[in-house]
Amino acid sequence: MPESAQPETPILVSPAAPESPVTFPPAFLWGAATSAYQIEGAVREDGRTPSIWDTFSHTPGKTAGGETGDIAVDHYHRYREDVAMMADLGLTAYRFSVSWSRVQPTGRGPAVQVGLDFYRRLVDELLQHGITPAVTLYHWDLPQELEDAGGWPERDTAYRFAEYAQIVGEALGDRVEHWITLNEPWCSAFLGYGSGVHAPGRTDPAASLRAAHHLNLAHGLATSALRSVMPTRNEVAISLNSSVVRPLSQDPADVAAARKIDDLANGVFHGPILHGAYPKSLFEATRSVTDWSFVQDGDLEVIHQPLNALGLNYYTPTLVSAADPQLSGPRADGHGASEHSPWPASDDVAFHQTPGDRTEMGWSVDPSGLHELIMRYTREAPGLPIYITENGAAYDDKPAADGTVHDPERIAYLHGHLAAVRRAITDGADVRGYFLWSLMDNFEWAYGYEKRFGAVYVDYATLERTPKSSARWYERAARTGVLPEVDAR
Ligand code: IFM
Repeated sequence: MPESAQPETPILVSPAAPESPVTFPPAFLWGAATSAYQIEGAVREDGRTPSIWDTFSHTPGKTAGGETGDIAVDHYHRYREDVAMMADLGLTAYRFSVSWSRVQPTGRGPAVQVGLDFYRRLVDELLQHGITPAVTLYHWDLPQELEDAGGWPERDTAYRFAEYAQIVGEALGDRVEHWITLNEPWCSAFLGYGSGVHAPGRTDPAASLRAAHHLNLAHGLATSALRSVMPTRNEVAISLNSSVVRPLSQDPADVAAARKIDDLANGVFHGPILHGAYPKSLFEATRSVTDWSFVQDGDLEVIHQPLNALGLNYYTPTLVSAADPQLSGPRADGHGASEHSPWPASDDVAFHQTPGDRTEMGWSVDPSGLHELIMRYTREAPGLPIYITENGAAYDDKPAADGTVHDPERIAYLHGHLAAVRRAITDGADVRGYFLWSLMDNFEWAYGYEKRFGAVYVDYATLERTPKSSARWYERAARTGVLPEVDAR
């Protein structure tokens, strides 16, 4: 990002110890999040056509055990009981995504009303239970026809996305106030087109950078499209999985490696979206891969739209050092096994395990990273409200003999991260809500159903839902605005 874009606002830094008890503002939203392909199932119903994730998950070798989202947790048919469960858990907000293939099956042309009706019914059910809906338009499930036409590396996909955004905005804008254009465009671009561990599974570094730019353009175009059809009170945001990138040492080579990965993780999105320019250092670092000629005149103005809020998804920090490109060995960057790196032009960077306890994903538990990122957003986008649109942990949860599911590690994880959010609020950040990932166990992409992120346990044989002890802990936090002690059940 340009030096001039760094705001001067001083940010207070609080001592590490959380206040006790940890209390949140009365209007704070206590939410949970999901996404369409991970929970809906019903992939061939009511006119829905395949998305890139249907194709990818049905391709042998792409997901653990060949698992797919064909049934997922059958939320499409069980949404009423799921909303009742959310209300029972005291949630005040719910973030879900719309399946593009369900409402505009070929990714172009007129909408399918029956697809939109599903989301209208879901939203009405939420509102009747006093739960604030937050809609994400794109959580990785591009209609396959658009991928066949070139996917995100093609500029036209951004225009198709704006058309789709307008359709959904017209259908739900009267009843949904919180809108998120894209979820984690880093994953769509770099895991989808770089390392290939996500759909559509391409491994082309130049295509991954083109995809990143067209996702940015799609965000800008969709923001305008939504605003053209929705009441002005509605908020438009984007959810980024911004990274805390730490150097292994203060050696200048390690610090330079961290800056490079920071550009590729953060600058590539923060730059155009928040500051109206890509970092020059990003162009220089990736010159061997692309000349960036796909950035056309006027694109940055389109992308640099004033937003109403920012969504932050955080799980774990990233630790890097300089590396000898000749010696590049196995990568430990936490984004799945692939011989192809998601980081273009970065053979000179090594990724390291971060210290601390680990979740089932192998990700270290480090709430200080969440605090750090919230304060970074506060500096880079002063005055913009922040929502934590995802945060959570996978653990190997198993029901006890009496059917209850105890997950004390998840309670500790949530406590630590919510206390970090509270510290950031004390330090001057305007954080308005927290959406735990995830409401219930679901299809964890290339990991299939192996990794359980839910606060609610799902028995995949019967699809029965059982709130884990963390769900009840979170319920008490949501109902009182105060974090219960971590040993509470
Ligand atoms: O399950 C995913 C989600 O779809 C996007 N953010 C990260 C989660 C955990 O991997």
